Amino acid sequence: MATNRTFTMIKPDAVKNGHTGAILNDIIAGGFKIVAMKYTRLSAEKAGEFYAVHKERPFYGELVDFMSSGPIVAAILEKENAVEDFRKLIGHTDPTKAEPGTIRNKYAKSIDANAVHGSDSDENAEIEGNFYFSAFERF
Ligand code: FUP
Repeated sequence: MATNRTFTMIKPDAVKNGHTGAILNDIIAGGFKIVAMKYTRLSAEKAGEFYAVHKERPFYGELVDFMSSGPIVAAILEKENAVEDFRKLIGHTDPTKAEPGTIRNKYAKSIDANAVHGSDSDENAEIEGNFYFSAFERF
């Protein structure tokens, strides 16, 4: 059954290129409530831990390097059917395949520097939110 929460990161490329405000605006305009939010930077070790599910994939090393290359914004978002609706809002992993108007279509440059993360399941949304936030940081 769908829960009402998902987890996102505005990735180093989008933060560096000045898209943080526009992306947060799209998220809020898309009907998502911000439950928790943090401006932070992952160490390579923490990025490796976050993306451990991709350990065997050929792009893992580059993904870890990229995700630890600069600050990110992490957030827990709330909306009915949050996981699925948020993936629609951000669009395809590869920005050249992302629908016009989606966040990745507007702000991402490539499949590896693709502006935002969105959880792919309710279970992962819970795990990823817990990776960053304590109970005292959720509102
Ligand atoms: P998504 O769920 O849309 O973020 O996509 P994936 O879980 O397939 O990929 C996770 C992250 O790995 C992507 F955000 C970017 C990176 N990636 C690459 O760098 N190269 C690829 O070919 C596929 C994914």
